[in-house]
Amino acid sequence: MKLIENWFSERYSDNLQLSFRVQDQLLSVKTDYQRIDVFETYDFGKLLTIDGTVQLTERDEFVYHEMITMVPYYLASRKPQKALIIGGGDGGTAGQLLKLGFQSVVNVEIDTQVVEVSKKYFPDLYRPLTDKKVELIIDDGVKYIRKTDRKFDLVIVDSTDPVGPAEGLFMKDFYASIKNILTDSGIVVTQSGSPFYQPKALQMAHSGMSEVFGYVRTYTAFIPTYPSGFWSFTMASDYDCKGRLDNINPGKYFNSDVLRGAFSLPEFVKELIK
Ligand code: AG3
Repeated sequence: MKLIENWFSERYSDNLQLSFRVQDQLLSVKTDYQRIDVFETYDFGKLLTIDGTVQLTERDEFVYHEMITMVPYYLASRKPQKALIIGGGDGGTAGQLLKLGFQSVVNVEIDTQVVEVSKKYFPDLYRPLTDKKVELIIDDGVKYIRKTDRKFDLVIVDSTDPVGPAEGLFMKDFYASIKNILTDSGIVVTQSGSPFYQPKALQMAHSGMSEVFGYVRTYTAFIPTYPSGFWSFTMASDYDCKGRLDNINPGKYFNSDVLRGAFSLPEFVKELIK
């Protein structure tokens, strides 16, 4: 990643980008799958990028990691016990699941370098991956799901955007294979991009899940360092999630108001997924 006068920019289109002025570039490595960069920013702490796209910053990662875990956790009619994370090699998602009390978390990350980078530059996010309740497997998530005979109450797809290595993670066939490893009341959730700048990502996730599951719901959150700051997640199940809404422990972003409000979608988002 070449820096222009110490600014890192994520390009959204030929005409638009988000730029961070950075104190330092701490790492730039090309792995078998992707390019990983780490920067020390001024305003957001350390920043991790993959193929030039923001994955997380120290300052706002809590929004993404709380929302991809706590929303399905509290909406599940029966308390989920066993979780599978596809991607998420930084450890942020696993960390939130441990906070929620999960006793068994399997984390399948394709790129061992993501884990190594997190260990070195984001030790607080990485640490949960060393917990004995977490089993870290370096493998292709698509292949893992096809061959495992284990069942999960919650499957979280914590992936990059649907271009390149992660494209298959937004496809109907992938959701169909996830359905095979879910328990009866099991839920799958994926990050589904910026409705404003990446409507295709949301549409792929939503329509792919709709072909396979009885219930599909999209929700949103405010993530300042992702494209447009307005981000979507989409979850699905074959069991109508009524929620266990009486005993909610707030996070730093998540609380019961956010849980309810997250499913209130703007009209243009409803249009995209109808
Ligand atoms: N994975 C989702 C990042 C998507 C960001 N897209 C973008 N900046 N264009 C985050 C991984 C954190 N565990």
